[in-house]
This record gives sequence, structure tokens and C-alpha cells, in this order.
Amino acid sequence: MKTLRIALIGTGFMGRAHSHAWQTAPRFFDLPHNVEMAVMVGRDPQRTAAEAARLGWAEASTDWREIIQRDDIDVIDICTPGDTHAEIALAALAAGKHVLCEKPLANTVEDAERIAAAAAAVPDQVALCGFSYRRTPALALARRLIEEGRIGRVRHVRAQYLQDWLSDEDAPFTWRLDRELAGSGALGDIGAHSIDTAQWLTGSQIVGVSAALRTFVETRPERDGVVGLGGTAALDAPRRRVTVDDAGAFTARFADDAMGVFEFSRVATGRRNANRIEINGDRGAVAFDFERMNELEYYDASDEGHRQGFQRVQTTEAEHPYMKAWWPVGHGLGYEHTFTHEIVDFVGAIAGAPTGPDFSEALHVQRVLDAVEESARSDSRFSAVKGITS
Ligand code: SOE
Repeated sequence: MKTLRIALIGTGFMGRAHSHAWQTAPRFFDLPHNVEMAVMVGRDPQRTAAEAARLGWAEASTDWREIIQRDDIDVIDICTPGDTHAEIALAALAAGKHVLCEKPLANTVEDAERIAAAAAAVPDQVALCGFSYRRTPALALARRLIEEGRIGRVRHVRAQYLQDWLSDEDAPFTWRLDRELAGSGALGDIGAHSIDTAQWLTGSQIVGVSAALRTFVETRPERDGVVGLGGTAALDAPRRRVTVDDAGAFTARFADDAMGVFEFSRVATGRRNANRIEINGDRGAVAFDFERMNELEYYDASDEGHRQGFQRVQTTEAEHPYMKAWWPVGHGLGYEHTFTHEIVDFVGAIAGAPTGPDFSEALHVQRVLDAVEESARSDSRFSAVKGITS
């Protein structure tokens, strides 16, 4: 069996989540290739060495350019902020590597177009964007039910992605609040997940939006310690200007005529990671909330009247997507498993079983993000998504 040697770039939250996934995927699933965790790359030599050793990487490096040129590396896994994605992905594709790139694909449509074009030119190399929630068993089941026609023709898509780690106005400034590094705020960070999930579940592209974006907290204190997504800051710390949105909302038109309502916020008090979506068709509906990630609600309008209602399906049966590899029924999964499944599908794609989202799908998400920003700038005027292909 062939062995894939992996280099992962980034030592933050996503670097750790992907490291965990590279560890678990080959241990719980029968992968078509062996994987070897070769190098972790970061900026700070001490931190990178410590994280690499702790998370199971054979080597640590601070020079991604040199690592990409190495003949003994097959895969580049990009877990850095969005402003670096284009440069790294283009170099990795040019060097003949398979690429897994965290979401959103880039910070601008122009960069996303360049990355997608470079990937399209090398079809033998796998290029996957890390919209990890697609790999939640309950959402994968929802997709299966929709593909089987069980909810009929989709009319409504209602998606919310709500977090509250920025609700305190003294929560510190992080790179996710800097437009130069992150591209946008809640929109690209979490709204992008909802856009990807909605298009993937319905099999239909968003063709236009009408949007509003808000920044409730204009300045935040410099951070002096990292905890979770945010961290700590002294009350008298100098404050930095926030250059991205805290929250936003948009209505969407889908190519197949469904209507969508999207809302995303990182200041939604009390909602920790409520990534929710409900889709209503003319024969039924599905509803999901990541805060109850092992459940899917399913409504079948053809049930007899006296027992109609949403069923709560616990998605822990061996026949549910990805579940055969895991625990006995009723023993649920967590956030980290979505990344494990992403690695399983990515390695499967390298062995010839295609998966998505490829970079052209991720480019479409980027174009929707762009249309949302354009509409928000023009007082919510309808904005058509550019470059629609179908
Ligand atoms: C922060 O809002 C964040 O870590 C996102 O960047 C991830 O994509 C999401 O899965 C969890 O929240």
C-alpha cells in the first residue's frame, strides 16, 4: 500500500483539529493508503516544536516554502489564516502536491479564482476545501434523504450559525477580527459554513442575495493570553479597531427557485456553536442543530395524520454515514470527528473516490460571500452572485 507523507501548516485551533484527525483516521477507518504525519510547520520555532511533538508529527519546521519543495512530501494541509491560503496553495499545487485547505478558500474572489484555476489545471492532484460540517453524520444523512427525494421539492432553506465568544465588548482582539488576515468576520468564518452546507444539501447554487452586516463592537483590547477562540486582555490594554462584521443576515435566491434566510453572529449571547439548518420541501423537512450534533429531525408529510410530526433520529446506528467505524449505538460523536471524516474522504479521493467540496465549489462560496458584502454596502440591494455555472 502506498504511503502518503503529510505536511500540515498552522499550529492554532485548526492545526490541532487536523492533527487529531490525521491521528485518528487511519486508526479507526480502513484507509486505501497509509498516512505518515511527517512535518508540522509554524511561525514560532519553540511553539511549533512543542506542538509537533505533542500532536504526533515527526518533524517541526518554520519554513513552509522549503517543505513544499521536498520530494518526500505528498500532501499539504493548510490550516493558516485566510490571507496566506493563496500563496501556499498555489505553491503546493505547482509542486505536485495534493492540497487540503481550510475554509474559506481565500480572502478575496480574485485569490479564490487563482487557486481554483490552478487546481483545475492539475486534475490528478486532489484539492479539497475544509468545510468540515459536511462530515457530520446527521447532515450527511440529511443529504441522503434529500437526494432520495424524501422531502420533495425544496422551498425553504433556513440557516443560522450563532456563536457568542465575542459578545463581551472587552473580549480581546484576535486575527479573526482583522480584515487583512481574515477577509471578513462572522460572514466568512461561520456564515461560509452555512452557505456551503445549504448548497450541498439542496444540490442548488445561491444565485443572488440581499444582505446586511453589522459591527456592534468597534474596538477591542489587545490580547495577552489565549483561551479557546478568544483569550484574555487587561482592562487597561490599548484597544484596536475591529475591521470586520460581528454579525449579519441575508435572504437568498437559489437556482432551483428555493428561498433562503441566513443569519450568522459571533455575538449571539447564549449560543455557543449553534450551527443550525432547516430545509422544508413539499413532501417533508429536515432540521439540524450542531449543539445536538448526533440528531437529525425529519418530517415526512406522507405519514398518517394522527402521527404526523418531526421524528428525532439519533444518527448513531452503524448504517448512518461514517458510523460503522465508531461506537455502539447511542454513543455519540463530537466536533473532532467531523475532521477525522474529512481526512478519510480526502485520502479516499487521492485513491480515486471523488469527494467535495473541490476548489471550484469553494470558489462559488467565496462569490456568495462577495455578493453578501456588495449588497450590504448598497443598503441591502439585491446582488447577483457572479460566475454562476449552472
Ligand atoms: C470560530 O468562529 C470557529 O472556530 C470557526 O473558524 C470554525 O470554522 C467553526 O467550526 C467553529 O468556530
